[in-house]
Amino acid sequence: MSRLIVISNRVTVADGRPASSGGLAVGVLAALRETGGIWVGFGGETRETPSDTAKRFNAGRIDYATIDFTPADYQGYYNGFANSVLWPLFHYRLGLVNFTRAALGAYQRVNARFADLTLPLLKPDDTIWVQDYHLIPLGEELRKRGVTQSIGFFLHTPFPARQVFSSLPRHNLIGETLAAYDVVGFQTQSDRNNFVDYAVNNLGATRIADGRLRLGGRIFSAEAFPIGVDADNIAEFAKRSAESPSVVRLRDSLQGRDLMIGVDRLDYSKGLIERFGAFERLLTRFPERRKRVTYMQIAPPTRADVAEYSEIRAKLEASAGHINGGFAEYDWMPLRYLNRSFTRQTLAGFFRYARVGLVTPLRDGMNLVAKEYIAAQDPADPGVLVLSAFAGAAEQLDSALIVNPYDVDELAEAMDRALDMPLDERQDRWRKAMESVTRQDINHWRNNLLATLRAARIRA
Ligand code: ADQ
Repeated sequence: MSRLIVISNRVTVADGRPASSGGLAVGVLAALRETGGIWVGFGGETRETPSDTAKRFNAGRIDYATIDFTPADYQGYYNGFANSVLWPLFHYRLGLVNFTRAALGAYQRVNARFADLTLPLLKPDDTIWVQDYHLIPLGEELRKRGVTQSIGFFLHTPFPARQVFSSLPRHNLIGETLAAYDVVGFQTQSDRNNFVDYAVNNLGATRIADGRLRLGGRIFSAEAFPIGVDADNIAEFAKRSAESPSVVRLRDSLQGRDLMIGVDRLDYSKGLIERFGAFERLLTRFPERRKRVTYMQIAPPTRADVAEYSEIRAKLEASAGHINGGFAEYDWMPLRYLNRSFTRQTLAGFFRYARVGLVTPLRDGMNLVAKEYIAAQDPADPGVLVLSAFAGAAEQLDSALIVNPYDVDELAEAMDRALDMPLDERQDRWRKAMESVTRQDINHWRNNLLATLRAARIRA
């Protein structure tokens, strides 16, 4: 099997520490462990005079190559273009897009430098797999440098409707570069359809007989590969940690009250403001819930250098204070709000104990927490997943309680219904969801994607 070269914005070093909060790491580490290869990414430190070569090291049986950049380029690329333009754009938040030509320039320079420093690492029969919105032009930059190996791309975020994507100034400079890949992977069929619609109607791509696209003399395929979780492992962790000290402490602290749980990176796409509002509505509209339910929201901060992230953090702190100030009793705190990370084992134990899992993003590529919550449940007494219709996961987990997260009343009603759901209905809904989570797990995702990529290479 050919060696795999994974390239992503950051590498996650597999050194046994608590898992990173990002969704990308889990699948990539598993793929590299299986085939061997190198994970290439930013090393975490910027330098006024960056090094001419990637820094190589090995950890947890994985080979890494890290690249550094000037502070100005990295700022423009990461905080500027990737997280202040592409992220809000892909999550349908046009009002938050802060486009500057300078940031676009930094994004292009950083992608070119990724290509320059990756080039010497490559062998002729490598398979290259580029990850996510930070590195869209990288395939094109590698091709310009003569790379003929097969290159795949996977977008972890949604791909928006073409009217939204094409509102990006100079969108074709970004959009056209996707044709340099052999396979472009999306989370859902509707993301894939949005992209094809854009490629055909805005870029002039044509569909060829076998379903692939032709654009600017290149032929490539665009397909959906819904990402999954390591379902068997999560189920095992959850079962084992049911009696772990942290889960026992959590259980004791609740004194028999029902637990609703949310676990999200602190990001405006995750719908946390609306979710806090819905919890307040639950306590207002259904006063019998007071003192009988606790909502625990775990939300580790990310991207603190982008203004919108400090703003949402401040809003959530105010909202949490407002809810607890208004409803708490001397022996009951309705909302527990924690800005920190936990190990995967502990989270799995918390998920299993929670009666309700709240996954209500305003828009999300997939949302792995939804699948982790399902995988962690006790088959004899499963909890209920309340899931946003705008998470990619809703295409597969349609037996969850599906909600529109913008409707605070609908969300409050779903919480109320979930808390009272009879056992047979809970089991029925959970079984259907678990079947999908197990069948389309993380191994299925990467095997499918890599097999498609290798097949494209043979065809080429
Ligand atoms: P994210 O936006 O980061 O991922 P998500 O899919 O939910 O969102 O993945 C987050 C991961 O981090 C989960 O595995 C979760 O358990 C973990 N995590 C979150 N908070 C944590 C905490 N406090 N402690 C420990 N672990 C924590 C992006 C896209 C998603 C897409 C994934 C994968 O935005 O739409 O599903 O990539 O493609």
